[in-house]
Amino acid sequence: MADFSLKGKVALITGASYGIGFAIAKAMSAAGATIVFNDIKQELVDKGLAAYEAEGIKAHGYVCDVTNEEAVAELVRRVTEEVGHINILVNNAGIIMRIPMTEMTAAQFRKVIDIDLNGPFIMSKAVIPDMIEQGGGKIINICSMMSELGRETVSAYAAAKGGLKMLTRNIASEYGQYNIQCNGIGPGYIATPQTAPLREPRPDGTRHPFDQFILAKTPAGRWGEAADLGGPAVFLASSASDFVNGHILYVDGGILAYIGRQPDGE
Ligand code: NAP
Ligand code: GCO
Repeated sequence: MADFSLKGKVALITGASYGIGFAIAKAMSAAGATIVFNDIKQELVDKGLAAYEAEGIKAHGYVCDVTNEEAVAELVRRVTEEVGHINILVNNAGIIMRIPMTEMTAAQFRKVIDIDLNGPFIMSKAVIPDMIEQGGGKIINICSMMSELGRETVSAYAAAKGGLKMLTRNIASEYGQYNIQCNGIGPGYIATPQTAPLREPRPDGTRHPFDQFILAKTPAGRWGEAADLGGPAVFLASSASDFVNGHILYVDGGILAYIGRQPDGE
């Protein structure tokens, strides 16, 4: 019988003071995991700790920028010493900049790549040696629709998330022999602060054009909620997925399967 329990496991979710990371942490906690998270500012960590406490979760929070290799090494050392060996890593922290490519500076492009792609590399490199020592582990990279599709203004983000898809497959290839499974979750369009600008109603109260666009491209006919990602994350973090490796699990309400709502009357 497949075992979805995370009892006795330590899960580190990056950038999980709120949003998708927070929802994944809640689900993993409900499955029995001890929750550890980081964010780049103490005030965010404090906000996250209060939010977890309000949910009855005794989380462990640390300030750490996932792009800073020394800080990440210290984070992993402290977590291992203060909480326990990291059994599950969720590379969730990420940013987006919506700028037409020809107007984007190289520095802006680099910043998105640094956080969304170099960050997961640095975090994964830091936890894999101890996972090998412990006889295995789980790494879950939060990819995107933009791991598969492009659109205007998100060149850096799509390049990063496309790279993250292949980093996921390469970690799976290189470390599967040590009983480490590395998979991705590709959320569709999820209602979080990151997508708030795409959903804000117009001054006249009508829906944002992008909001309408996504509803027409999603068979489910709705934006995803961060909670929709909890179950898939628990599955990929549990022994129920021990023979799943290098897979990107799209949790998108069917966007990738759908050409989009056809014109009325056709
Ligand atoms: P969010 O609401 O913007 O939260 C992202 C979190 O990551 C924030 O807590 C942020 O902290 C943190 N963070 C940013 N840079 C960091 C760094 N260098 N080190 C550590 N933490 C950092 O985003 P979200 O919507 O929850 O998305 C979470 C992940 O899912 C991202 O990787 C995103 O690309 C991906 N995703 C989102 C959607 C969606 O529709 N929302 C869909 C597909 C994939 P600050 O508050 O300080 O920035
Ligand atoms: C955008 C959105 C998307 C989502 C997500 C979709 O501007 O198109 O922010 O990129 O965040 O990545 O899977």
